[in-house]
Amino acid sequence: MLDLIITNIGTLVTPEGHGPKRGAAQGDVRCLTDAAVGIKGGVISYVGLMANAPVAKETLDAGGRLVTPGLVDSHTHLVFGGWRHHELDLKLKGVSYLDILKGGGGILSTVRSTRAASETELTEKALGLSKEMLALGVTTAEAKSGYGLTLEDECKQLRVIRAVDAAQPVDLVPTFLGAHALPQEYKENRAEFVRLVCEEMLPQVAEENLAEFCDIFCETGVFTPEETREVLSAAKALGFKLKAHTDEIDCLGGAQVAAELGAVSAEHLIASDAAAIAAMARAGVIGVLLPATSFYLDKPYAPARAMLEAGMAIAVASDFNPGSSPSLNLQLAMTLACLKYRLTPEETLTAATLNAAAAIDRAETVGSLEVGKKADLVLWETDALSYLFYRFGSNLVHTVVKSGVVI
Ligand code: IZC
Ligand code: ZN
Repeated sequence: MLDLIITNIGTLVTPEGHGPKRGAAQGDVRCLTDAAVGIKGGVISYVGLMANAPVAKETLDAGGRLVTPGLVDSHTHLVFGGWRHHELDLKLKGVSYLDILKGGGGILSTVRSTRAASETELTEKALGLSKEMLALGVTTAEAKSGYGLTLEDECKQLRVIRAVDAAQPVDLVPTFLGAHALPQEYKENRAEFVRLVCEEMLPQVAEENLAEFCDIFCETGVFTPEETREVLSAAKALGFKLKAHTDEIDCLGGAQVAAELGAVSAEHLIASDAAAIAAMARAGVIGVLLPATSFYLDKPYAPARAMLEAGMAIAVASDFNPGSSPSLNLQLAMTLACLKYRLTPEETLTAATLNAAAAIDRAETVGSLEVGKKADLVLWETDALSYLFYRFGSNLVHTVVKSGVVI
C-alpha cells in the first residue's frame, strides 16, 4: 500500500523527462485536471486521474489547488557572513557593482565577513535561510562557496553547505567558486592566485569530496576568459562538472570557453551576443538566467527568447547573494522571467523545475512529477498556473511536500 495519496488536485502541471527541455520543447508540459499523486518511500509511485488513484495509508486533500514539482533553485550563494545593505547608499548614488568591487567592497566585503565568521555561525545563518527557501517552495538548491578565497575558508564554506544539507529538508548541491574575485592580498599577483585555485584548492576540495561543480566569475575586472579556461580545465581534469558566471556585464567570450569545455551550464548571460548563444546551443550548455539580478542591478534582461530560438535550454534561478540579488524568492524571479524574458508560464515552470534540475545534474531524480522521481511538490494557493506569475510579491505556496513528507 502507498504511504500517501494527494487527491483532489484541481490542476497538475509538470514538465516530463530526465534531461533538459530545449528550444521549442521547453514549453511542453503535462497538464491534468482532477488528478492525484501517490507516494511510497518518499518517491512518486502514481501520477494520474483521481478516479483511478490507488489507496494509501494517508490522504492529503489538495482542495482543488494547482500542484507542480517542487521548485529547484539552480544558482545561489547561500553561505556568507554579514550583508551589504550599507552599499545601498552608494548604489543609489550611481556607483556601479563593479566599481564597488574595485574599491574593495562588494564581494570583497562579504569575503571579510565570511572569513571572520565561525563555521557554527555560518551554519546557523544558512539554516535560517534554507528554512525561508523551503517555505517559498524550493525543495532542491545549488549552493556556492566563493567568499573564503583561501584554501581554509573555501573548505569551511563547503563544509557548512554539507552540514546544512544534512540538517534540513532542502537538498543542496555544492559548487566550488574559489575564483569568485581576486582577493586583495593577490592584487599584484593574479597568476599566483589562479595557481592556488588550480593546484591547491581544487585538489583539496576533490580529495574531501566537498563539491560537485566548479564555477568561476568571468567578467571585466574579475577573471578573464583565459583564466576561466585554466581554472575550468584543471577542475575538469579532477572530475568536477563545470559552470561559469559569464556575460553578466560584458560579453568577453566566457560563454565560448564554457561551451568548449563542455560545461553543464553558463550563468547570467545578460550581455551574450549571437556568437555566444550559438556556441552554447551547439554544445548543449544550459543557460541559467538570473532576472532578479537584472532587476536589482538595474541592468538589461538576458535575451532568453533568442536562446530558445537557437535551441538552448533555459533555467531560471534566484542568484541569492548579499550583493546583486539579496532575495531568495524564486517565485519573484519566475515572475520576472515571465514578464521580462517573455517566457510563457509553461516555459517558466520548466525553467525553475526540470531545466533547473538538469543545470545541477539532478534531472534523473527531481524536477518533474513522474513515477520514480522524488516526491517533491508544491500545492499552490490557486488552481491556475498563470496566477503564479500574476499575483507577484506574495508567497503563493499553500503546502510543500518534500521527499513524501508534508512540511
Ligand atoms: O556577492 O556579489 N555576481 N557574484 C557574481 C556575485 C554576483 C555575488 C556577490
Ligand atoms: Zn552568482
